[in-house]
Parts: sequence; structure tokens; C-alpha cells
Amino acid sequence: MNVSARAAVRDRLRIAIQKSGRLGTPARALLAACGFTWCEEREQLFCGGVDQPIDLLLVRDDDIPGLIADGVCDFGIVGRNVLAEEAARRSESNLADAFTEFRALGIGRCRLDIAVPVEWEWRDTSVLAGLRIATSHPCLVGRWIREAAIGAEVVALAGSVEIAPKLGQADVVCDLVSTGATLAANRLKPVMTLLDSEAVLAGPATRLDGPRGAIADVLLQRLDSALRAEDRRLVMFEAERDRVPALLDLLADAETPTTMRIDGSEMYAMQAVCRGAFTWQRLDDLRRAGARRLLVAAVERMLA
Ligand code: PRT
Ligand code: ZN
Repeated sequence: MNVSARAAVRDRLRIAIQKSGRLGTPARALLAACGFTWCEEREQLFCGGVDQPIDLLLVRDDDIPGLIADGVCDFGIVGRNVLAEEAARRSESNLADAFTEFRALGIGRCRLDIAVPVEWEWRDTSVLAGLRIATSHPCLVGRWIREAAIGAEVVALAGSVEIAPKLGQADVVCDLVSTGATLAANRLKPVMTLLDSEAVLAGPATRLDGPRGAIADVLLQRLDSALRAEDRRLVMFEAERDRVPALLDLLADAETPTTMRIDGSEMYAMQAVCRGAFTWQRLDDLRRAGARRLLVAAVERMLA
């Protein structure tokens, strides 16, 4: 039985995540926030779902796009940069699109940046003509060089990209940057961004049908709920009637603020779901505007 035939008869969903590395822990936390649980044992690469038909594959991130393309797993949590690199590689080899980005997950944020020695004067990409660019994303960078007619050469490296100019392997680099500390430590400076990346839920290019399609719908629904709840706070307080308009002004960014008269009282109960951290400054502003008995709570789940 070939790979796609095997995938076709599977009735449980498989999600691949990084076994270790930067995205392993946040990916597990996100799936746990969706209410999914697995029996995970040390050195085990396949973990059966406990009370839902969703199993987990623990792999290297670079393998995730290929596992989806081959139908070995249905979804994967992987950096957009890894997905884009594999998509560029497939297009170079005239292979059809085999996976797609379903959701951006807001974790593992970084940029794929061109970086040059700090003492260089950067004007524009013409500076790169005839130079060697060291990168762990050779297909992506190669395609950019061709499309933008940069006239540079790609030096493909698996790791330690930032040290390449010092070692004489390349003139400049194109690497992932989050804080910029590694570039600075190697006397390099970022000059332009090729890709803004973060971890994404990647899945098949064509819709799953049958039982796995239905499980995939549940996964996406719960993921949306978890992502929506993640940076939301529920703010509740009481106020006198004449204070309500000013308080609503202070909650202009909130989702569906609600105001209700408290039975047998002249006071009104107000509540709103706000995005991001709810700072002490914001609480003080509400108090000064007449909010009393303030309560801020983390939101665990949100269903539309
Ligand atoms: O073992 P496996 O193959 O699974 O993992 P890996 O070593 O290939 O990848 P890993 O775990 O390092 O990264 C996984 C994903 O995290 C990447 O594909 C990115 O999508 C994302 N990510 C986010 C990063 C960074 N930030 C990051 N800063 N991946 C790598 N880096 C490296 C970068 O290459 C450079 O060496 O960190 C260094 C720069 O960091 P700063 O903070 O000094 O700028
Ligand atoms: Zn990797």
C-alpha cells in the first residue's frame, strides 16, 4: 500500500510537532489549551491521544512539511520559515504545492534577515551583487536572488550561519533573528527582512474529508478558541449611571462591552473582554472614572 493510500484509510488525525527545540514546549502547551491529551513517554516518537482520535508525532521541525506532503501526518506546528523553505524547494523541483498554512499561532516569532558586517554602509540590495550569502534557507534565498536579480551566490549551511563571514565562507548572511544578540555578537547588523516568521499550524493543500475532516474541524475550532482566549482579559466592575458613558469611552477597544442595571440598586454592572495585558495604569484610569469593585480575570475559553 502506498503512502497516500495508507493515509486515506487512517481514521485518526495525526499532528507533528517538534520533539525538542524552541517550538516543542509551546506547541504542547497550545494543544493542551485545546483540551487534547497524550500519553507521552521519554524517547517515544508516537503518542496516542488519550480521549480523542488525535495522535502526536514528535519529530525534527525540518521533517514536518515532508510528513504532511507524504500524508504521514495531517497537521504540523512548524515555523513559517521552514514551511516556506520547503515550498520553495518543491517549486524548484516542479512539485505541486502539498501543504498550506492554516493558522498563525503567535509563538516562535522571528525574522529571516539579511545581515552584513556592522562597518558596511548599506544602501540597497545592489550592495550584494557578486557576494556570497550564507544561509540555512538556501531555496528561499536562492529564489529571492533570482526574482530580484540580485546577482549573489548562496552558500547553504545547516547551522552556525552567523560565523560564516568571520570564517571566510561567505561575505554576508541571511538568518533567523529574534533578539538580534547573535548577530551583534558576530559584528553583523540586519539590513532587510525577507520573511516575518512565527509558528503556524500547517496542513494539507486539499481539504481532508471523512472522519479525519470532522476531527480537523474540531481541532481548528478549539485552536481558534484557545488563540482568542490567550491574550484576552474579562474586566468587570460596577458604576453609577452617570459614569457609564465615560467608562465606555475608556473601553473603546474592548469587545462587546455590556452594561446591566443591578436589581434594586441605582448601580450598573459593566463587563468587557479586553485584549492584551490589563495594566495597573488602566485599572487606575477606570477607578478614577468611577469604576468600583473592579475584577480582572483571565479568559480560559471563547466560543463564537
Ligand atoms: O532539532 P530541530 O531540527 O527540530 O530544531 P532546529 O534546531 O532546527 O530549530 P530551533 O528549535 O532552533 O527553531 C525552531 C523554530 O523556531 C525555527 O524554525 C523558527 O521558526 C523559530 N525561531 C524563533 C528561531 C528563532 N526564533 C531564533 N532566534 N529559530 C532559530 N533562532 C536562532 C537563529 O538561527 C540564530 O542562530 O537563534 C539565533 C538568533 O537569535 P537571537 O535572539 O540572538 O536573534
Ligand atoms: Zn531543524
